[in-house]
Amino acid sequence: MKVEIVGVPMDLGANRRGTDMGPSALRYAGLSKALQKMEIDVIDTGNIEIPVPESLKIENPHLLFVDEIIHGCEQLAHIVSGIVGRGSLPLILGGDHSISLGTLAGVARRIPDVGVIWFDAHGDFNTFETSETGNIHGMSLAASCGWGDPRLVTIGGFTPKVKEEKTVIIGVRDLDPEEKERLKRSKVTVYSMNKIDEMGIAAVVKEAVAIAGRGGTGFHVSFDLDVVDPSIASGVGTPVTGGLNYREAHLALELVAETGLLRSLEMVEVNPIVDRGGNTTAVLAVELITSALGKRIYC
Ligand code: DIR
Ligand code: MN
Ligand code: MN
Ligand code: MN
Repeated sequence: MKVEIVGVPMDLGANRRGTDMGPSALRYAGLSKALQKMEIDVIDTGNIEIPVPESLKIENPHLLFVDEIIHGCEQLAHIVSGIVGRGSLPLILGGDHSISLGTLAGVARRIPDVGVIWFDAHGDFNTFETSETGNIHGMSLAASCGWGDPRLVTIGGFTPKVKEEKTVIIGVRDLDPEEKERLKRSKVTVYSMNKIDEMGIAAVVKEAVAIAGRGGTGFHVSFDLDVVDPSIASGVGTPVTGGLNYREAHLALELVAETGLLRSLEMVEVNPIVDRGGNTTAVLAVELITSALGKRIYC
């Protein structure tokens, strides 16, 4: 397997500084070395250039930094589409979760019926009408399914990127009221934390891969580190108590790897400047990437 890394130092979608340092934090945590140790052929293509918020003016408070986010996502879509076209697996390092608009545009251009498994404490299913913050990282899954601002929805030149029927959210525990209603009306499958408590993470992920992987076309995994409990992943922009524990997070991605259907992987929302444990959230993210790419404890 060949893996191509793309860094996206984006924090415009969360309107809070620090997730722009996510790609550096993951590299500093030894990402490439960890993959080489697994005998994965890995190339790091570097970072996309994203402007810093201090250099910009806020034009639309309901869609903060929308022009710059679209510009960055169009570049990302082009790069990701090239990687998938070469038969490699794209590994995208965020950055806040707005970057998924670019990633999914790139993946879906090559794999039209791609599924998606979205690990997140949040639904990211707002539109500019339902968002209470105007932050685009809370809208990226909705826009990828075709909802919201027409410019966001058509990044990459087509919509939707993914079918709701092949979209699964895992680990959710913080939804805005109208976001929750929109999600309920949609065909997205949602496994909230209480479902995970009830069923166990293994059963949840097995159902999720069956839904997202239906038809054998494969799926994209978008992993927002805030799905993990803040006691072991404090370095995220929007921590929410009651998340996945260490083994649940690993097992989830080990089960993803086992399917052989992972077509692209994204780790987002690592914010090293608020990490209470040094760079431990990025270290955890690197470990989780190795699990998603096939590292096994024993068998
Ligand atoms: C909130 C927070 N629902 C919003 N979303 C976050 O701004 O739309 N997503 N933090 O990761
Ligand atoms: Mn998110
Ligand atoms: Mn989140
Ligand atoms: Mn977010």
